Parts: sequence; structure tokens; C-alpha cells
Amino acid sequence: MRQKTGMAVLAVLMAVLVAQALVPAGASAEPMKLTYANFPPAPTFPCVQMERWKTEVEKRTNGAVAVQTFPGGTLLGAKDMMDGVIAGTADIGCLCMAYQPGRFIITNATSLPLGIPNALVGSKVLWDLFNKYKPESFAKVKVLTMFVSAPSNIMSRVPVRNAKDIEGLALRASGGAAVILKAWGANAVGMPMSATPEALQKGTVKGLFSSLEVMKDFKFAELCKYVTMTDTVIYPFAVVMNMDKWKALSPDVQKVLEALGPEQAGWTGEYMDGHVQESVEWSKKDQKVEFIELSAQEKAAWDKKLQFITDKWIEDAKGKGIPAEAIVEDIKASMAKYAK
Ligand code: DTR
Repeated sequence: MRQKTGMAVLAVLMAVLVAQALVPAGASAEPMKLTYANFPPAPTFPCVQMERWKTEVEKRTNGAVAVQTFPGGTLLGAKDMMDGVIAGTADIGCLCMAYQPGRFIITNATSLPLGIPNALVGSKVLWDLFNKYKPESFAKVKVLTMFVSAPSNIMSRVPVRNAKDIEGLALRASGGAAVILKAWGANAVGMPMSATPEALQKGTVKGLFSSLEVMKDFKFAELCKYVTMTDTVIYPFAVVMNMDKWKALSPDVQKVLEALGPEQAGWTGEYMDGHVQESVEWSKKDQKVEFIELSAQEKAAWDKKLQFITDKWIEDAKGKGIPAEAIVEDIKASMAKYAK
């Protein structure tokens, strides 16, 4: 009898051990919960990439991590993102670096008018640049990924066909894009994308300068019946994590997140480029938006007005002890590499 009980106890013990061995690496009964803040509304591309990241992380860590997402500025707003993550208000945050040009000088060099052709190339260029220079501005956080929007074009309520049409026109842009609009003579009004729908509605601005997927995602095509193609400048983004939270993750989970960094950059770039195409088709067909191509002569004149921007950026950045020329050369070289 006693022997039988002993056998039963042993059997139970064995079963427990086997069950434990079957639990996938990194998984535990209670998943590590992470909050992830984002500033624009859920259907827009920064949030689409956030949901994709959440799905992949939960899958690849076998449920050891659970990500709770907060789109639409419900946890942190566009300009509070970096400090909010450092303070731990959110564990993870997605920020548009272009909204704080003085804070992210090195990575914002990708928004100089250097001709980044699309979001896929731009995202890879930005990721490489970040990893090469590891800017001080990110020292207090763990950077999970970076990506860029597609090149910017002018969306407006009035047609912009030449230099005269843009003179003094109130158009919304931020960071490097605002510098470009000013150089063309527009009245560049700075604000994050999340504030733009209201400004357009109220008429504070007559249009905006951004990637064209917003025509569909924010329904800007209902108000902006004109697009002037300039394909000029991208806006860089970063996804950052609170450093203490990062350190509290197991090495297995950290490995998963690190491997996802460059992959997520490429995924987002590709998604963005494809979505821009859909938005353009929808704007033309459903919304009867007129797409304006500048004449070759006009385009050359517009490009010429931007020539001083990179030189001035180099001079200013050098004054701050930043290896500015090398950074611009690096961007050009990796652009050429990835554009192939
Ligand atoms: N072009 C930048 C970034 C951007 C592009 N699309 C979206 C959608 C939602 C938020 C930001 C962005 C900008 O104009 O702000």
C-alpha cells in the first residue's frame, strides 16, 4: 500500500516535471505586460506598424510578453513621447523625430533634401545611421526600431502649379519639411500630424506637406482636392522603450525584440510605400483629386531653392561638434546601396 502511494507521488512529480519542460522557453504563467503609446489615430501607419509589432512579439515570445497598445494619444501625445517613456508613463512609445528637430539632430539628417526615394530605402538608411552613430539623444532609452514616412508632397485646398501659387500659402509641416516649405516661399505652420485635421477644418492652414497615405487615412482628400508632386522629404520615426523595463526582460525576450528591430523597419517601409499607392488611387478615382506635376523648368527652380539647406545644416551641426559631413556622406552611400 505504502509502496503504491509512493509510486503515485512519483508519477505526479514526473508529470509536473514533464509539463514544465514542455512550457516554451521564455514563457511563464504571468506574461510581462508592456504598454505601448502612439500619437495618431489607430488606422494610420505608425499604429498599423505598432499592431504588427505587438502580434509578432506576442507570437515569438510564446506569450511571455503581452503588449497593450494605446493609439490616438490616449497615453502620451506626439511631443511628450520621449520624456514620457523615459519617465515610465508608457513602457514603449512611437515618436516622430521631425517634431523635435533640435533634439534628434543626427537622425533628423535623414530629412534633409537628399532624395530618399521611398519609405523602404529611407527606413533602412535611418536604421543604419542610428546604429552607426548611436546618438546621445537616445542614451536613456532602448531603441526598438526606426522607420520613415514616404516622400512628402503638397496636399492643398487650392491648386499649387508654380512658385507664385505657393508664395505665402499657409501649409502645415514639421521639422526638415517645414524648412523646405519655407525655402519655397510658403508660410510653414508647424504642428504634429495629430493636430492637422482640426487646422484644416478651421482653415488655419490651406493644406499640408506629408506622405500621401494621409489623403485616405485621415480623409484629407475630402478637403484637399489638389496634390502637387514634389516627392521631396521623409519624416523619421523612432520606437523607444523605457530602460528599466528593457533591463527587466529575460535575455531570450531581449533577443527576440532585437532581431525584430531591422525587420520591423523594413516591414513598415514596405507597408507605407504600398499604402501610399492605394491612397493615391482612391484619391484620384473616388475623390476626384487633381494630381499636379510641375514642369521640368519649374521643378529645377524649386530644387535650386533647396540647395542651401544641407550646407547650412552641416555648418550648424559642425558647430555643435557633430561629424556632419560624414553623416551626410553616410546617408548618401547607404541610399545608393539600398536603392539598387
Ligand atoms: N509626414 C509626417 C509623418 C506622418 C506621415 N503620415 C502620418 C500619419 C500619422 C502621423 C504622422 C504621419 C507628418 O506629416 O507628420
